[in-house]
Amino acid sequence: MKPVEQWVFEMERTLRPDRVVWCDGSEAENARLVEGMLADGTLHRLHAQQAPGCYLHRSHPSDVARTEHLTFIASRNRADAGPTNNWMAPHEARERVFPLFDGAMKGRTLYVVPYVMGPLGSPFSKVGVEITDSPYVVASMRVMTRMGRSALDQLGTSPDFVPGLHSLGDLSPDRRFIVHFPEERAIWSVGSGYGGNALLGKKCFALRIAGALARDQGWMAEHMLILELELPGGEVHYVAGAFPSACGKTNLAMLVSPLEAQGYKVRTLGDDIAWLRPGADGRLWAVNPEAGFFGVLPGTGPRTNPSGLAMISSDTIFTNAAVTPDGVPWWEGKHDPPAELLDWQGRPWDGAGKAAHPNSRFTVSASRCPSISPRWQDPQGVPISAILFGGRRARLAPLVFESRDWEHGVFVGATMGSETTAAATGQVGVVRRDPMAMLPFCGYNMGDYFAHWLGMGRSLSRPPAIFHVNWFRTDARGRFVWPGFGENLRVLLWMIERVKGRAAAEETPIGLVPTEGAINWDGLGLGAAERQMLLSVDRGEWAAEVPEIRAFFDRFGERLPDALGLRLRALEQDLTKVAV
Ligand code: SAT
Ligand code: MN
Repeated sequence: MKPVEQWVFEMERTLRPDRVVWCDGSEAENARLVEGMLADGTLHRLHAQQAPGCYLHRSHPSDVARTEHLTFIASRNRADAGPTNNWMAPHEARERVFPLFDGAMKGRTLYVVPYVMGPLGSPFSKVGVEITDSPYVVASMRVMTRMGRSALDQLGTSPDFVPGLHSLGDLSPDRRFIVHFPEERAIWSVGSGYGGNALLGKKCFALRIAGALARDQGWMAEHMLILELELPGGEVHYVAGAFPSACGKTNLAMLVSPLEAQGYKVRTLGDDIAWLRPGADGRLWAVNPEAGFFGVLPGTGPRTNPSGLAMISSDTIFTNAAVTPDGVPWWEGKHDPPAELLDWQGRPWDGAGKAAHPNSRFTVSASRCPSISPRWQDPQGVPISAILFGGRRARLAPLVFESRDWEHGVFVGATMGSETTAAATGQVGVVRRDPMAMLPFCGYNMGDYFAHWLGMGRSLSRPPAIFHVNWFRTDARGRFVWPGFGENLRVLLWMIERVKGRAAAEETPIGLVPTEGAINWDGLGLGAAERQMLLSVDRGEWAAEVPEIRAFFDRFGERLPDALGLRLRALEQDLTKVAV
């Protein structure tokens, strides 16, 4: 028996399903699954002409986002999970969580879902196998990963796969656990059918488990989009960007260049996760381990993301969208609401509140993306010129600044703050520290993670430049000052000019901010005061941030690399220096 068969066989004895299906990923298999889901109401078919090949899934109303308080790292030592993760002792997981799988699949089908994260045949790809009783998860994994026969072929008789055990259980948050074993490289998830909790290839494997692997093997697993920027004359740069969930990663990755006619083109490689490794040339190389997009629907519209809108016009699974009575999906930001609408729970919408859930999602193959780069499946990946960190800050952070060097860039990433969004359950709009947008996704002690970032810099002779951006600054009336979306190209172009050593910047205590003349403001209609606001660094506001950063850093104790503590002290001194 192959190791994967052995594992499935053992799990069957606990789960006691009525049936076992090894998924091959074929069209025919998908059609059978869809038929079953249409019959039992898990899916609803959408409008044959206006949404061909599209389905709507309504999840349980208590199961609509990641549940970070129910997500655990089960390392042998508590300190290895670190202060930012929930920790569970492995024996406690066996006693408290594993029994929830006992008989959990009675009356259900057990699907074995073999999948590859990363391009098929790439030396940097990895195999996972998810056991699940959710056909919605199977259909989603088929879109989001290279799933089925090809994954089993790539695995062969090797024991080198990440086993992921998933059951819907009874969907109760009281019996919901998402547990990661970074030492055994295994995942258990029970009680949720939602995206990041249930599609185990995504956050659980490609970030939390892969992150631990990457630390041991000298690479990085990051919560980053990857985009391609072509300049007039054909020079190409690749940019990776880390933003917290629901902060516009998908829209940025699919940015449509307003300067296309002048030869500036933007193409997409990924919108959520990047696996990065040092290349023989001393540069940092990136692959997108996913094969599809699981993006936020609200805010996906003709102005904000026209490529995304075109991409999801067919062959898409919609989760918790609103819908017209004849089956056209709708969400806030798509266009004006149609006259009659059912909200995300299928109830007639009265116009009050949100029709689509704020974390409603689309699941679609990357191959449907009109702006997909021809290199998105390159087995070697692409070389990264610049890394972006970005939060959602109504105040404080300027539109863009550059770090002074890699180590300073790590400090900038480690001190990122962002307002919370609907991507996770809990309060929305409160600033929390979210280093490298990895707070919910770092599978080990984040102090060690910072040290790993610092070490990676030492292994790169030509490291990417590191920038921080903030599209979300608001004025006194609470309106966004920067128009965002396509116009973000102007900021990307300043960054690439910096990489090439050409654009002008000013030293400030937080890093290098563009001089006003270095950004192209033509046609934006922004007055001098607005431009100044976008580029200003308020020493007082930043000084108020320092104690918060210090308190955050203090949580890591010994595990915080000295370099970061020193950088914080230097920042504090710079901020309090009286200008002469
Ligand atoms: O974790 S999900 O994949 O559900 C989405 C996100 O929060 O980025
Ligand atoms: Mn994400």
